[in-house]
Amino acid sequence: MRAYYFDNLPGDQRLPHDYVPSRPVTREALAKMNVLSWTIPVEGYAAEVDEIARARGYKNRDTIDVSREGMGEIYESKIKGFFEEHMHEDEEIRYILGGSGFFDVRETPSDDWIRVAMEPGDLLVLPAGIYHRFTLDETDRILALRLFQDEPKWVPHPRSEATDANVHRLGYLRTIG
Ligand code: KMT
Ligand code: NI
Repeated sequence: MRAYYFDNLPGDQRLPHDYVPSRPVTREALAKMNVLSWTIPVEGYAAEVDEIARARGYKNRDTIDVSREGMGEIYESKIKGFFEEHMHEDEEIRYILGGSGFFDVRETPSDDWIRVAMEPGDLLVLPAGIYHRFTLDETDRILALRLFQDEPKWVPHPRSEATDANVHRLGYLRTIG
């Protein structure tokens, strides 16, 4: 996993959008935003991922193959939806089993995007209420394990005045001080 400030230049969302020179963001800086990350080798990942899921009260999971082959006719609309800035009312975990892609998370209060480049073995915890988006990179495929605390919902709430006042959003802002 590598994280850095997104350069905000126009162009294909699948390109790295890394500043030159790069402006890296450490795991510790992400953790201060309540974005937690681990790297757990895919070979034999189950025990370690199970332990994180248990410790954080996750009861359900599924795998998602984000690719044209994996999604069929809903691919275009899904890809578009994933890249629209949104929040969820639940904490969510992604663990990458194959392929690669970018999660962009909003820093507060700067409102800058931080791009998290995810590869196999990377695990990311996105807190409830954080604004984020996702895109594939130029490899056009990611295979991810998605972990749910309760029943799978994954309702994306696009950023708006309503989400700015959402209790989960306000709760997130309180936890990061
Ligand atoms: C999200 O929350 O935007 C997603 O889960 C994107 C797809 S998971 C690789
Ligand atoms: Ni999301």
